[in-house]
Amino acid sequence: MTDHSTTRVRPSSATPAQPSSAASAGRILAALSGVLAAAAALATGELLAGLLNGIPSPIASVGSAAIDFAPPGSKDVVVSLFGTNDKAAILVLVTVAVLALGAVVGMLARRRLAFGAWSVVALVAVGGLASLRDPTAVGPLVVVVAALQAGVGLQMLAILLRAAGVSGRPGRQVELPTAASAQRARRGFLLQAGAVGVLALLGGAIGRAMLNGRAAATADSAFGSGPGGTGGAAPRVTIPQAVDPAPTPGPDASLSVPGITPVVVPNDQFYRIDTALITPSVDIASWSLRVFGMVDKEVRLNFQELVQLPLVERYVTIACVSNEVGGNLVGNAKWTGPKLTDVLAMAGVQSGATQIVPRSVDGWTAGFPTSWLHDPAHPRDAIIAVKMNDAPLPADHGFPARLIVPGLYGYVSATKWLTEIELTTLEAIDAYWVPRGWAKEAPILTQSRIDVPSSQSVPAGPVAVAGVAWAPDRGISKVEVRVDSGAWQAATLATELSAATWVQWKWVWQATGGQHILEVRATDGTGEVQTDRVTPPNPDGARGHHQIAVQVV
Ligand SMILES: Nc1nc2c(c(=O)[nH]1)N[C@H]1C(S)=C(S)[C@@H](COP(=O)(O)O)O[C@H]1N2
Ligand SMILES: [Mo]
Repeated sequence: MTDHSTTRVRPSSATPAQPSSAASAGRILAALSGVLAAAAALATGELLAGLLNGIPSPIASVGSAAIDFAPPGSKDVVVSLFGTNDKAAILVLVTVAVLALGAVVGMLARRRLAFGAWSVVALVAVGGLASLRDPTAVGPLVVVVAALQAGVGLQMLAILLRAAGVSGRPGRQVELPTAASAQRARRGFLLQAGAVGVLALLGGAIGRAMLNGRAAATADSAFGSGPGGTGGAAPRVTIPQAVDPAPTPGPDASLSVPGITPVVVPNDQFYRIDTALITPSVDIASWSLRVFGMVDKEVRLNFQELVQLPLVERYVTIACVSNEVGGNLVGNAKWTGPKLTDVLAMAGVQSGATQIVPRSVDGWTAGFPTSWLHDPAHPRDAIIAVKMNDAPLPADHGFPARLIVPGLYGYVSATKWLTEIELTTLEAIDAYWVPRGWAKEAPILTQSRIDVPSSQSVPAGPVAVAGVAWAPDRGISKVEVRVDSGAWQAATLATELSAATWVQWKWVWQATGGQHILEVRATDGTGEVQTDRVTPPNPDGARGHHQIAVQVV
């Protein structure tokens, strides 16, 4: 036995306890001390990240790093990970992993405090390094936060181990001669442990709440329209009227079918997909958009300058490549902003520039061919959107500016929290998702979806079958429905807002008793019929017809 191990076995009463049970009790207390010390360190990081700009959440940073460095084999898992619930799951996973490591640290520290100390430092360093990958991180602040986390973690570890009587200090023997004093000591430990736990929970929760609320609050304050605003702060920016407004959709754009997806999806119901575990919080006063690379002269615009350009309004349907057939990662909104081509013209795009690479404040990239904008037969109005459905762009949808490119999947185009546009070649840069196994070029595939009937059982007789179909920006010329693989029946189409948007469709089915399969397909504006050849979303979008099973009673 070495000298520092003398503290492992301590008498828990006047009668010497079984060494093994005392040792395992000691291990448990040490592990618990480690978990709580880790919780305190984590809470310190989240709280400071919540309080101050320039400090990314260490937990979210480690989660992001894990996603970014995920092995290629896990790409299919990873792409479907970015729904809101999945983000919460990633954050919980990282937290649990760190707490579990904390238990190990506690047990190491029990053997020798220095082991524990070094492992705390190592853990904190991982968080700090992950945080530094975030372009919004302020390096020295991150280092200070990491040092504070290490300090808090070590201090808590030392205090709790001492209170538990399992301090790993060499040569230090803890004396607990009687049952009564052992109980007192145990109670002292539990009190201290409880206090550390509660403080960590509280600090962590406050930090997290601030992190989650920050982006929306920052976006709101830019327009002086904070929640509960009694007059509110003076707006720091205003967005002028559009010179080229989109007409308000007429009644013919919507079919009156209960349960059908609205032709324009409200902002708070719009799908959300991105890699940001915490919504980037952008200060509009210091934000700018830089256009550089293969241009005649680099251009940098602040928000006020950007919105002084002629603003246009367009209804455009955007879709996620990872949307399954029948899925809801697709939406239609009215987008307002300057045309991308106007901003590019200010910089003067050089003739060799074959790719446009937009980049977000958090370093995410998209990339699409320059030729997509300059198709002579079919010029497209890509928009640097600053408004969504007449409201300033919501934080979750890219405040203060994002790209909307008709006809392309989001991952190659629709960059939120936009801050840079690089002109380059198609060969020079592969944007974020390309090395992760997704297609380099990704036009949105023709798709159609059945929204109603939404219940699996319907009464016999006339039943409204309805939904949406999209083929941006080729438009939809026809939607057909069939029952049990019978003859295709033409559905009624609402008036489409533009070729870049989806369109509602409806067909009335004379339902007869029994189990039936309903199936839909669309034909795009070029006359091409939606394929029934099924493919998974990876690498360039899901193909196949949406089918639903219905029981007629
Ligand atoms: N900065 C940034 N922009 C992004 C993404 C992202 O991960 N980061 N994801 C893209 C993807 S994959 C899609 S489908 C659309 C979704 O836009 P929405 O969340 O506004 O619906 O945003 C795109 N823009
Ligand atoms: Mo996407």
